[in-house]
Amino acid sequence: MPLEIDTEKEFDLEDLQYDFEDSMETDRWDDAPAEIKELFHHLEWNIIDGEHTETTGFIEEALKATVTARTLIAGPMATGIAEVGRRFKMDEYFLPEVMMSAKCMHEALALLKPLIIAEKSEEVGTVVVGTVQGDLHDIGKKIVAMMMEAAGFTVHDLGVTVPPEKFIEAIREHKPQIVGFSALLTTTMNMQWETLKVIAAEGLREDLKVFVGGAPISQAWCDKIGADAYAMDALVAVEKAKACVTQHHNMKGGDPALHAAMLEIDRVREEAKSEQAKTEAEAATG
Ligand code: B1M
Repeated sequence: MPLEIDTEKEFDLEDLQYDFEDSMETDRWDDAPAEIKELFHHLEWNIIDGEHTETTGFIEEALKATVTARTLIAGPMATGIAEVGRRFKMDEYFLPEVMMSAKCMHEALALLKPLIIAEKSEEVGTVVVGTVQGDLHDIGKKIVAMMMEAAGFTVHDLGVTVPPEKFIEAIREHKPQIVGFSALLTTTMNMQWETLKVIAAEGLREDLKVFVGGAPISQAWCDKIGADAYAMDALVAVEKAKACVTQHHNMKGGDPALHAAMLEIDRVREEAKSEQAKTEAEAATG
């Protein structure tokens, strides 16, 4: 039986601003057995410290203790790289440190990818994804691609800094139902729009559901550029992608009803989340 650990709980980056000992005092992963909680904090700090030679050791130890690949990605790997982002923003870290942390993430993902993909269920559709031109960030996009593959999609990942022509070529070759653009920089998010415009000019828009994601991307941006779906994380991306190829496969890309259906998924999720928070709060107060 895999070990169930809550990775959904909001976490405060302030908890990670000091050192390993302080972060162990916080309530992150309090539902895990003590040795797993400690291991999670080691992995989190391994990513913050960028000690990539030790990353696979922590991952292997966690897997041996039946922690799932998904829990590691959504748990200590996510919190660790989030703190790296904060340090970078605050000029506490510079590019070399961020690159070392990214190396930890890549090594961990390389180890976890086969486990996630092994979950692959029945074939549901084809997706083309890529990080838009000018943007080198690909950790999040790799996670999205992996989760989509596990959910039954054949995923063609075009890599990073993908020019619009390369997307067009891949769309013509693989005939996906979904094309996804990742962008992590405010200076490259506009390339999602540019790429979408080229897709429309090539007459391919209606046959495709267009997904957008990445840290600076929002539902408002998705609406502005006329994409079909915004996904804040890999799980939402999978849920919306599945809905596109099952419930909404007859709808054309760019259809306002499709857009509304994607928003409905977010609404239902939010409602479920706040219901759960309410139940937990009630349980806590007895
Ligand atoms: Co860069 N970087 N970086 N960086 N980097 C950010 C994005 C930044 C926010 C850091 C900061 O200031 N706090 C900042 C952007 C600021 C801005 O634009 N407003 C920044 C900057 C400035 C830069 C450079 C310009 C720095 C410089 O050179 N001076 C430079 C740009 C290079 C370039 O791209 N041309 C640069 C370089 C790098 C590294 C190469 C060192 C490295 C990337 C390594 C790699 O990816 N191979 C790097 C990293 C690691 C980061 C941070 C720290 C972490 C990004 C990450 O991997 N997050 C990042 C800080 C941050 O994001 N807070 C930062 C973890 C990942 C799991 O999350 O990518 O958001 P994320 O993906 C999520 C969702 O967004 C969503 O699902 C994912 C999984 O849940 N999602 C999708 C993502 N794509 C999706 C696609 C979808 C659907 C959902 O559909 C298709």
